[in-house]
Amino acid sequence: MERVPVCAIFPVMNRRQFLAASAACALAPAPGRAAALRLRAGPASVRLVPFVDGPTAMLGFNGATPGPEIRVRAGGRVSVGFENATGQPSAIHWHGIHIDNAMDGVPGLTQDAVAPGAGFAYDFAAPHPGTYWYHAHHRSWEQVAKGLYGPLIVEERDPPRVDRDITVVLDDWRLTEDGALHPSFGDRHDFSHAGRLGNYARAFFSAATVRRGDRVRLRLINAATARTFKVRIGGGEGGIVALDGMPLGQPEPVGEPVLAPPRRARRGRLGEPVLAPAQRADIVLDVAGPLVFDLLPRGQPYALGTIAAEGSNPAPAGGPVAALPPTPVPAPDPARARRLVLAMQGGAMGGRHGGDDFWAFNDRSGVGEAPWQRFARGETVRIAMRNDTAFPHGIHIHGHHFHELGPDGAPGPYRDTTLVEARQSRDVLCVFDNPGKWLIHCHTLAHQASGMKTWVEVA
Ligand SMILES: [Cu+2]
Repeated sequence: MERVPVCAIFPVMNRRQFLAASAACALAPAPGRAAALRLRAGPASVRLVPFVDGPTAMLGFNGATPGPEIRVRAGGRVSVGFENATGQPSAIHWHGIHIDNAMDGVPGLTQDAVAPGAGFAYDFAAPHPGTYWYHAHHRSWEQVAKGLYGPLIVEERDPPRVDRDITVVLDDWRLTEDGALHPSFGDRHDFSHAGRLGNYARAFFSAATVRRGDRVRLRLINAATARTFKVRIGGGEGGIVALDGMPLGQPEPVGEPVLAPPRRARRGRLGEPVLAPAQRADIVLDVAGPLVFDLLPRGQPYALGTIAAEGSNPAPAGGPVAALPPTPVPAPDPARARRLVLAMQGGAMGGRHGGDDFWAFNDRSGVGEAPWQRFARGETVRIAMRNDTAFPHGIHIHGHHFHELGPDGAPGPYRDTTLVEARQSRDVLCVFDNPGKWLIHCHTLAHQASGMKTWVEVA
């Protein structure tokens, strides 16, 4: 059964889109056969904004954004027939998957861009359970901002028991008053500052309702090209159980306290997940009422959306939220780790650097012909990710996860994207065990487009 991709459909699609996506899902193969799920990138007409008339002209997969949710059991294969109807070259990257390098979807490094009207067969194993996503990786500052992405869920072989498993995709868009995408793509001010921040944000939910007393798993994905989402979740309490797909040793409390006052006082204020572009968080939470998602900017909270509460679960799970079973991953060898510095440079109000674009790593802009580093397969590397700029950057390493290290050097969460605030530095510890050519870049996609990227080769 592991080879069967299963799709779930987001409720924002209209009927025609639903039927198109359902037809794609119907191609899921019989056990043991690797039939392809068809993903056609092209124009999409999406009811994005409730308070303007008519849909927004965007890009999507199979006519929808977010695209179809791909589900596969850990160890199973994902087989996708990609068709490019965008009118531009494109390619798909499978973010966070420890993937066969040839399938990583990076034009110029792992494949040629797929020409307009052409296709590409993606076929790879998904070794680790968790919440991942896929997105365009050519002119991504434009194609992702227009909607070319979707969830990729790798299920545990023995998943934790929950009443609902709900995907929550977060994004923002820069819109005109008519609800159209603002035409300012590629704006140089965006490129040299914080990227293309939107003026409208919302969440897409894969379920419209929950019951009071349900224990739900929420899979948050930040698909925005520039905005970091700090999210307050009201109507339930529980814990963050995974970041970027990988389980935490202990759940981190999250949500709104719903327990009786004495215990609430002891527990104190619960946390709010913070997701930089491309980051994900899995949350297991007990529902007490409608689940209300708010973006916490500096001023007033901003409503991202609500999952309604209807009815009650007659047999609530109860009890503390348990950690997910650990994912077996290679153990780092910190004592023998090679130590490197990856300095983020440039941008507005930033220092000078030797690169050609607004942004650079270590005085170099763009990927160039030669890798930044070559690693022996299995080598442990400690990288000081040093932000010498006036803006935050979420740095993503393809094909691998890495440990974020605390100030004392103790290994923290195991992530594929790490957020480094302006003028701050964070060390990460990575076992480069996946052979191939791997991009390292900022996931503020305007920064990536304007030089903040490099690559390493593992052999
Ligand atoms: Cu950046």
